[in-house]
Amino acid sequence: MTATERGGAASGVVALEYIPGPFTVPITVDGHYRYAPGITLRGLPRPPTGTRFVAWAATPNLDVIQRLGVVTNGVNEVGEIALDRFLVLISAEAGLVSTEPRGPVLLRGESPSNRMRPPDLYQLSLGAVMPPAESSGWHGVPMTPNIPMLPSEMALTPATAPWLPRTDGAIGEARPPKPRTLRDGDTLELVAEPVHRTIAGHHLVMYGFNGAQPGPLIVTTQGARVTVRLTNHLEQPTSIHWHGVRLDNRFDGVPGITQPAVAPGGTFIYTVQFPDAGIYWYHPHLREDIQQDLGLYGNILVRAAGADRYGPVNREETLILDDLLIGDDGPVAYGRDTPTHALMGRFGNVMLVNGAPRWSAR
Ligand SMILES: [Cu+2]
Repeated sequence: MTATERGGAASGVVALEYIPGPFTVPITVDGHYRYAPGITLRGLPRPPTGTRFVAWAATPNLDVIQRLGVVTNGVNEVGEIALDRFLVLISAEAGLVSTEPRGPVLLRGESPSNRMRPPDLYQLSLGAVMPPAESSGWHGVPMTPNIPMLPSEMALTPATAPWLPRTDGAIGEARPPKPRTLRDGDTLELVAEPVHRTIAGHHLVMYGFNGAQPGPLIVTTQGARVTVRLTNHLEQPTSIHWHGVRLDNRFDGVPGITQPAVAPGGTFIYTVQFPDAGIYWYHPHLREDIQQDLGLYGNILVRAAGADRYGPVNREETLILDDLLIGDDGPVAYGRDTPTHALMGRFGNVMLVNGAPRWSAR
């Protein structure tokens, strides 16, 4: 803990001990971390008559304040802290101690969890950042209700315009993906195109291959070499990367490095060989945050050349997982010129298995 000017030579350490319980991390029923603080204090001045030192825990923006108990120089076991990010304050309280500190604060500390923050947190927590212009077009990312957020942090908007796929033109309903078996020498046409989907009650324009989403499960055999002709019917350039597959570098699908991006309306012909058995996937390597997120992906199942490589099973299922970020008003927009949340995608709140919110093995 750090002393304030009033704290003078006082110092203190708060040890956050875990509270034993059946789970690895002790939490309250509403999902907050629980800590048993041990507060060791030194050099507190002798309090004026009728004044006691009291320890408090508070959220960074002081909207929740917990009274931990009366403390003195030495080791103090006080009440538990049930906050995720918090400050610990030691104040001098005269008379009856109320539910909030009234007296001067002598020592101040903060939880390690509170140190992960932008450098301008205090500007944010004080609300000094202006809310965005109404015209920015960005809607906030949906937050879990029991996690307190700083209002001015929630008002931040990315430095690029919001973007969602175009909804005009003829866009068909997405079909569920079908497996496509490729033998050595076969050719597969893959058309990247927008598709309609209804997910969690929202009508969305997403991306698929050949009208299906996810793209077809490619089933092939170790040692096969196939041709894939990609046609781009999207409104933005794309490519296909064959994730984990050992192939000629020029067919690896990384625009600007192994090939030029395939412009809207354009085509690229890949030669894909499968020297290794296993499960792989394919996806674009351009604006992955948009194109992968919207559904341009599919699995590749390469069967081993030797039939006895795996033990016998009575059924095989291929699962591909995705998460979509959908707010109250529909999908949360992407950045028009640059990714906004993470380079290759963002954390979603609607989980998809093989493109569907519900999947069962029956
Ligand atoms: Cu990849």
